[in-house]
Amino acid sequence: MAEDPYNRELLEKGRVVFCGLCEFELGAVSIDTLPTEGPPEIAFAGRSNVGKSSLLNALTGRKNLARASTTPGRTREINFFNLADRLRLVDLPGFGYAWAARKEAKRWAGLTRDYLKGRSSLKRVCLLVDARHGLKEIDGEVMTLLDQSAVNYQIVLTKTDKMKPTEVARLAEDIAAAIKRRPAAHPLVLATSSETGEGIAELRAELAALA
Ligand SMILES: Nc1nc2c(ncn2[C@@H]2O[C@H](COP(=O)(O)OP(=O)(O)O)[C@@H](O)[C@H]2O)c(=O)[nH]1
Ligand SMILES: [Mg+2]
Repeated sequence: MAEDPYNRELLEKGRVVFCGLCEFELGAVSIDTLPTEGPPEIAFAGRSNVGKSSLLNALTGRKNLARASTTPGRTREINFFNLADRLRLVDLPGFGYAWAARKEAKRWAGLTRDYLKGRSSLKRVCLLVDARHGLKEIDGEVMTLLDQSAVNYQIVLTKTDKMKPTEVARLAEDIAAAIKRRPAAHPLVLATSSETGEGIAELRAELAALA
């Protein structure tokens, strides 16, 4: 994996930022309940069941940071977590359950577009992709939305422990090639496993650099 760009100093900063104080701030259900802009924000998006709650827990070293992870109905809100005012982690609603019916797609895009629009403190969206499944059409639609909103985003592969390292490396390369021409995509695809901890320190370092 291309994980060399993270030197010891940045890895240490990542550990300090993510493993210190972390507080749930609020769950926003509409544009007018979003918190006032403050620390740099990192948002996490992905299809339902992609491993988003597990990744947030792994990043922050908590057992149950992400609230109500097992209650699909509650995950429609945008949850904000504050890392000692150095970063805010933003848990976006998962997408996928009823996306095909378009109704959910509209609602997700509506709330999320509201959030993305003119949110100057939003520094990056981590778009989580299950390593076993690769990029899906839905991911493409979300990337297009992010490209149009000029919001920087990075693909983070999840559940890499379920695959061989060579397969993960090939997938990361394929995805990097596929998103090359997307204007707001970060070129580096990160591989993670919340199960084994692979790539977690690197992701912390990558994001702590934005703090
Ligand atoms: N093997 C493996 N399973 C994982 C990993 N991350 C999440 N899972 C499993 O995938 C399922 C969905 O995870 P969850 O974090 O709730 O996904 P979410 O819906 O995106 O929040 C659960 O059964 C997790 O145990 C991982 O890194 N490796
Ligand atoms: Mg969840």
